[in-house]
Amino acid sequence: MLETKGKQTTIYLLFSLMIFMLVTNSSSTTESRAIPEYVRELPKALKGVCKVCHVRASGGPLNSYGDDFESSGRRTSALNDLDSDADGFSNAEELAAGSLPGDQDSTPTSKNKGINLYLLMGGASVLLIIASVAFRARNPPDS
Ligand SMILES: [Ca+2]
Repeated sequence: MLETKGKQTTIYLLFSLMIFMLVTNSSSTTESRAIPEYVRELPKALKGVCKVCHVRASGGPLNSYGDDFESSGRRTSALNDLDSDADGFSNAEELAAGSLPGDQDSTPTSKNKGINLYLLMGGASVLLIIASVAFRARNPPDS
């Protein structure tokens, strides 16, 4: 029975590590798909957040800010004074606050800000790994 417990912990640890590696790989893939010149101009909190320019967290069609970005010839400086999602805040205000300039439900004063889902999942995976190591340390398998 204790041997089974040790195997379960090992499998759990390997599964957690696999999730972490998948999430880490997904994050770098996401950033590499975005337009590099534009990603460099984004505040750190919004790097890798597809919903800055797209309607879904996984990308997909452009939102109003993404459309304005394309229309402006991909010049972010031309977008700062615009309010692409018509929520009462300029795009510059939104980016500075970490909210989404193409999502009307995300404003500098709302709780619905741009969250890097991949970083969140990566953080959760790391916590899972630490928890499983701690669990194993407290319940060592009998040899
Ligand atoms: Ca917004």
